[in-house]
Amino acid sequence: MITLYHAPQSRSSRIVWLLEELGVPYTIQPVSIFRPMTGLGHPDPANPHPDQRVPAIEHDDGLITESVGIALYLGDLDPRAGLAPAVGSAWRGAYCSWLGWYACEMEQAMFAAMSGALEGSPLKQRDHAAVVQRLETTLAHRDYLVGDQFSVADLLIASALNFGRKAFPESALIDAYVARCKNRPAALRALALDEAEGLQRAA
Ligand SMILES: N[C@@H](CCC(=O)N[C@@H](CS)C(=O)NCC(=O)O)C(=O)O
Repeated sequence: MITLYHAPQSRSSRIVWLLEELGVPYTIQPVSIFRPMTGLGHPDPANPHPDQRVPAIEHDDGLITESVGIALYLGDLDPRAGLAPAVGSAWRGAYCSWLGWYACEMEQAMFAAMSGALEGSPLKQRDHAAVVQRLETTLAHRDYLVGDQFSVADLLIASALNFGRKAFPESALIDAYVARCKNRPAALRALALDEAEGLQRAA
């Protein structure tokens, strides 16, 4: 059994989506977190994450943290789900590249734009433009980032784009890509679960 330590409307929401895609049994353990944007919330002693953040999962007595670490772990868990190209397959290298690119390039560019840190920084502007260009050039000739099917790389990147869409310029290609991913049945189920959980905790 997998346990997800989850705070609604946070980076752990997409792990609910991933677990729904995977179709394995799991339980959600709600935890509170400090929310820097509002100043609300507090670290939760019930959260096993070493930094008291989310997401974190427990599986087979192991603790896995970091969105990309969890995505890589769960994407490989059941090959029948078809969420990750297998080790040794033609698309595995591209898949690993996108996961790394998401964590090291896209998140940086997105938060730089959202925080205003792009202004006055030609280097950050260059990196931000490179992120936009990489997305545009890829999505101009394929529906998904890796091969011709949805993967965990799409789940991470589309969910981040959905959250931080204003950090990037208008683009019909990006909008269509985000819509394609977030309207998947598993994504819609996860959204409903996340909203229900959020309402419960607000009550
Ligand atoms: N690099 C981590 C970041 C995790 C993270 O910052 N999560 C936020 C929620 S979106 C959190 O738990 N914040 C609590 C805090 O900053 O104390 C990941 O991707 O898993």
